[in-house]
Amino acid sequence: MHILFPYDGYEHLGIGYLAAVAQRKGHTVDLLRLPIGDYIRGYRPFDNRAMGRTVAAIIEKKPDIVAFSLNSFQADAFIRLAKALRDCTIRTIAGGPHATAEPELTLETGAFDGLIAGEAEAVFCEAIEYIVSGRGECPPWLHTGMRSAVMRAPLPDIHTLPPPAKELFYRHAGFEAEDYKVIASRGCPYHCTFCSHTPIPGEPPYRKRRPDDIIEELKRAREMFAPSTVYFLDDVFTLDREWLASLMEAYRVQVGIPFHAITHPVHFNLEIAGLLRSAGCFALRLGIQSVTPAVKQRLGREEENVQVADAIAAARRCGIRVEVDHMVNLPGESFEEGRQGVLFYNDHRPDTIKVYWLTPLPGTKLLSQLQVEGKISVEEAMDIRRGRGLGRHSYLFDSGRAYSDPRWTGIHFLLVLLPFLPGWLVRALVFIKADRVLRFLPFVVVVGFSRFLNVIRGGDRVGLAHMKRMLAGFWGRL
Ligand code: B12
Repeated sequence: MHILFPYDGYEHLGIGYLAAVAQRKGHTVDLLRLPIGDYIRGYRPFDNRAMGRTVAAIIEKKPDIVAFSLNSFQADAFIRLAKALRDCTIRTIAGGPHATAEPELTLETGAFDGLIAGEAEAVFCEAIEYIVSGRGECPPWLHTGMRSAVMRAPLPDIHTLPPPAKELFYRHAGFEAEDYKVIASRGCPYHCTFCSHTPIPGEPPYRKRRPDDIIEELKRAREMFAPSTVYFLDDVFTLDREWLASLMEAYRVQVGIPFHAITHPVHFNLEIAGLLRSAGCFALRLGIQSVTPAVKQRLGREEENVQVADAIAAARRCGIRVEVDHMVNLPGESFEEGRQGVLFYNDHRPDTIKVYWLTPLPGTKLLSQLQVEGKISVEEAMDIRRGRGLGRHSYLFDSGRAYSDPRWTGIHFLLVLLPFLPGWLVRALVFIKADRVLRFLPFVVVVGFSRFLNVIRGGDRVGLAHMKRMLAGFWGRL
């Protein structure tokens, strides 16, 4: 069978794993990059010409089935394309975070022959064989236009999965191979109200791969692709200390490629920083989101600010670059509290502050809360749940958001510029509430400039990849 995955230009481990299990079963897999923008610039809907060209390009590839991995930002564009394909009698299947959060609403669009909620490696081949042949009995985990599934997909055994099919992505964008993305564990035990990847009742909240298997994957990667860095995309890479210690020791001896990772401040201290550093960690991304205690509590964030401060200090002491993820526009947070947040970071000095505007995602507690509190209307919430409300969101442009107060823009600017400014200047800017004026500066210039500085200062591999991806897209259009 020939399977086609349309995608938005970002290497995607979920697609990579599904492609690998399909290839192992003898199916062929192809990718098609869609002209729909990206989350840096915002997604744009297909116009008629682009839609016609894309459908024609897909028909030419003669897929037996087109498989869509939906996140809530590009879901609208993908659903419209899937509908157009189904009108041409091409079979379609959906999965991914958006489809998992809203299976019924996604199927109601009439765009898909089938949908799987949750991790799909164990059942993907059976699902596409059932959809394409139309024979046999519909499996209990497969949502179809006729009925909802009675259960989520059974979890795959992560110890027996083949490595993700990287070549598919590298063929389209060679630079992705410079930073090898790997996932060493799946799941996160925390219940942050804004996150759509919280534990599911009845499923283990956190599963880790065997260190030997991870090392094997990375040794193979080194031989095949010679990456200059490795990126661990686990939700909380440092959650299990014993496991981490044995992985890091093996990594240091057998892999030795500089790496970066993502973790939670509660699971980070000087000892863990030392472990990571001795194995070659050069940067760490910490999810902080807010430093206002009442707001953190509402978001389901358990850590104290002193733990955040200690985590930043521990990384810096060991020479690991610290990037923090911080959110603005949080319900219940005042601008004065936002400014206090700027002062907190000014005292502890992470190397980069990545600022995100709170975005209520489908399936999250936060979306229901905002709706109950009347902060977003029932219609807006439904649009988000249908995958229509978030597409225009952009990291780089002030493009309008589902739920936002533009006055946070000034605080956003202070946060992204902070690492490049002396402490006294930041204190003075906060003292005079400069955010009230700064917010009128051009968004793209301030945010783009700060990100660019991070890239040239070194260490921001993700920012570097964004730049290359954008240049490649621009080049392709010339
Ligand atoms: C790594 C990561 C990124 C990376 C790479 C993104 C990518 N395209 O893979 C970067 C940094 C670029 C990124 C960016 C963004 N991300 Co992100 N990211 C993650 C993260 C931490 C891990 C993803 C991963 O690799 N998982 C491991 C693989 C194996 O799982 P998977 O991708 O979910 O795939 C499995 C299933 O979903 C299913 N499946 C997936 N596709 C399909 C397709 C079919 C047909 C089927 C049947 C099944 C199926 O089977 C797969 C195998 O088990 C997740 C959180 C998480 N732990 O999942 C967030 C997450 C996916 N990101 C999220 C978001 C919101 C974003 C951004 C919009 C951030 C922003 N606000 O700017 C952008 C969107 C960019 C984009 N183009 O996707 C949300 C998505 C929520 C939603 N409802 O859409 C998540 C779930 C985080 C969250 N806390 O809520 N992200």
